[in-house]
Formats: sequence, structure tokens, C-alpha cells
Amino acid sequence: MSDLFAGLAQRTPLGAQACVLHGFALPVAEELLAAIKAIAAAAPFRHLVTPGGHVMQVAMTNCGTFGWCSDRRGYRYERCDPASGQPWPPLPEAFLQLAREAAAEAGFAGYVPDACLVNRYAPGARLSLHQDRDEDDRVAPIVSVSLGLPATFLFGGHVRGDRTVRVPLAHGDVVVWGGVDRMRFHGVLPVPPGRDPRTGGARLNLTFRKVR
Ligand code: MD3
Ligand code: FE
Repeated sequence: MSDLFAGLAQRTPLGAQACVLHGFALPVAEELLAAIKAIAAAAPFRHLVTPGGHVMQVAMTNCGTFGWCSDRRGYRYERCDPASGQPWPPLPEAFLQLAREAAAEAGFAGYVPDACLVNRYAPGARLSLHQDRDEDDRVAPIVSVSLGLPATFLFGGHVRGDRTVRVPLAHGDVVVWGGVDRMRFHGVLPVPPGRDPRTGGARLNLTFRKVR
């Protein structure tokens, strides 16, 4: 990714330490999609069960040292895919580079994630309001990359009942949340129906995290 493009990316602030970098991933989008295909071939997308016994609408897989898992026993990070017993696929170099450059652009220099959760939303799928609290590091940013169908992101406060703002996210948008904004409640409204040959008609989201 060129520094020139990074400097030109349109930015929308969401909080003191959170912002949308519009189109920041567009130059590498096809490379990311090819890498997601390879990851899903080794560690297939699956619908996890929550501790409460609900099947998640979003299909998930992981790459990196740690992968996010959920079952009746709880939420946690695991070094191996419970479906295969094998380590999660490694973080592709293109993922690491994009995450590092987006974090730096948002004011977080030296970002090295150790986990990437890959979310796949079919039309109609939603992610209800939650906090990401399974990581040891509660200050390092989370970097999120949206691909495929557009969606509306809900950005809340530090208490579940706080008002939320709606943020439209399109193919290639990158969002960075760290510091004081890291523990905000957030979610995704049901993805509207649409066609997107690039992703087989889905919304894909990469979320980079620093777990340890
Ligand atoms: C905002 N994923 O996987 S981006 C998740 O689009 C998740 O798939 C959504 O929420 C998605 O947990 C939203 C990721 C995200 C992660 C952490 C945040 C957004 C955040 C922390 C604070 C505020
Ligand atoms: Fe989240």
C-alpha cells in the first residue's frame, strides 16, 4: 500500500481514538479476498454456539496465533481450531501490513496483532450489541476491514443502554478503535439483501486484535 494513497483516504472520526478510513483497503481488496479463501479452505467458516445456546447468525473463522471461539462453556481464544485440532492458519503478510498501516494512520504506531477473526454475513445476518472483552490487552486498537456487501455499524458507549450512532460501512472501508474507545459497545444491523460477486453475495469483515 502506498503512503500517497493512505494520505488521501477520507477519514470520519467516531471518537477521540476511533475513526473510519474510507476505502483504505481498496488497493489490496482482491489480495485479501484470495487470502480469505485460502484460510477458509484450511479452517472452514462455521456458526458458533453462544454460552446461552444460541447459534450465531454470523459465520466465523480465524487466522493468527489465537482464534476466537465460543461454545456452551464460554468465549475464549484458542491456539488451535477446535474443529480440526490444528493451529489456526498464520496471519498472511498482506493482513499484517494493512493492519499496521491502518493503525499507524489512526495514531497507533507499532501495531502488531496476534489474532484475526474473519466474520461472514449472509444477507439478513446481524451481530447484536456487545463489547470485545476476551483480549488481555484492552487498550491496543482493533482494526476492522469491511469487504463485499455494505452494512450499518452501530457504535455505542461504555454502557449497553447508551445511545448508538449508525455508521455505514462499504467494501474497502477500514475502522480503527483503540485507547478510550476500545471498550465501547458495538454491533451490526441486519445486512440488507444484495449481490456481490466478489464475495459470493456476503459481507466479510476482518477484525485484527492484540490478544496477548
Ligand atoms: C467498536 N465485528 O467481531 S467491527 C466482532 O463488522 C465485531 O463484523 C463487527 O464486532 C463486524 O467482534 C464490527 C469490529 C469491532 C471490534 C471492536 C470494537 C468494532 C469495535 C471495539 C469498540 C468499538
Ligand atoms: Fe465486536
